[in-house]
Amino acid sequence: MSSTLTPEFQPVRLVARSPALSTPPAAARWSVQAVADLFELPFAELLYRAQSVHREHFDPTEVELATLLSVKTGGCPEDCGYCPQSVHFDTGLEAGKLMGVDAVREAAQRAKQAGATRFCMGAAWRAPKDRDVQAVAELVRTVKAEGLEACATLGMLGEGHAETLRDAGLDYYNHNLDSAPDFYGEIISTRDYQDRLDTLARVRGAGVKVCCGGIVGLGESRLQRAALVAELANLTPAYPESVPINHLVKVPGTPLAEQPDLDPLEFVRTIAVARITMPLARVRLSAGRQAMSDAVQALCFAAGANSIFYGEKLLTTGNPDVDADRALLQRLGMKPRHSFGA
Ligand code: SAM
Ligand code: DTB
Ligand code: SF4
Repeated sequence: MSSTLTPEFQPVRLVARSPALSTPPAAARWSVQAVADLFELPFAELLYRAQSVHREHFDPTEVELATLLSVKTGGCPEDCGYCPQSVHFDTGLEAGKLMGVDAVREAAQRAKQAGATRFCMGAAWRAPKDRDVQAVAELVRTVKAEGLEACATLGMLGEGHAETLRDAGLDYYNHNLDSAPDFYGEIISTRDYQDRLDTLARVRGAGVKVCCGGIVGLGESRLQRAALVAELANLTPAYPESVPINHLVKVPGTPLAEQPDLDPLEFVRTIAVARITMPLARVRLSAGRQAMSDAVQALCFAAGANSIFYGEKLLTTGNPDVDADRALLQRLGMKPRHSFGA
């Protein structure tokens, strides 16, 4: 097999998680072309490679269950073309205020009881104010007190915000690059790529784990999907610990509501390429599962996905119900992750 295809496939056997260890050496960083070459592999070859990398670092039968909660819904001033929560599009969504501690505690308890180990809180802000961050820090403490991992996605962070969230016990901050640098402007006009990178640097700087991925099916080309994955894999000082790969959920009223369907196998390829280029990351089969067949989801797991959103709702759109997911995992002989780590 040509080594130009997978600069990172051979060299490192990593035993511990640390940014220093998971940072690929400068010479081995992924070019867009090397990632695009992975996308071009015969499907069976790509899956074999992704499975091999996955098995080096993870139990392939284990999946993380993460529950999402929209703690502040709608009314967002950004114009992300895929998002039902933007004020720029009429999606019929009712905007709400930040949820209180008691309601979040109850949701976290329900998620834990259903078997989730990670609880992700999303807020439709462009950038939270200082007092918003203080309030979310309280929610983070509440979630941690229930014995769950805590993740938050609140938009762009300012000075000191990541530290406040870290001190409250936040495990991960989710902030996606979403698409390739040269496609981003076609989807969002109210911020640029560098804004996203700046927030990611603040998160890293505070020592909070980075959850960063993107959306596919927005109308980007395969090369642009490769460019997104290369950006993620080359993030410095290390690729993200957690990489959500979302499939566009087409929401009526958004500019992307009528976007033609992506070939499901192309989605599986994206998961496989993310797994190969970011061997130690938790690759998250994220939004879009409700419209996905069980067979495609099974292929995603075989390609190295090892985390899903679990619970009937994502932020504002649907997700498979808990019973259906339990049945699917059982049919596949997969088990939920119970302990923290990895
Ligand atoms: N406002 C914050 C932000 O944009 O970072 C946090 C919440 S935002 C809803 C979190 C992520 O959800 C986005 O980065 C995007 O990847 C994903 N998302 C939003 N709408 C989506 C859709 N219709 N389909 C798939 N993913 C979506
Ligand atoms: C991520 O990458 N996907 C999640 C989570 N991070 C916050 C959000 C998906 C949102 C899908 C559309 C909705 O339900 O509003
Ligand atoms: Fe706002 Fe986030 Fe939706 Fe963009 S993706 S409109 S920033 S809530």
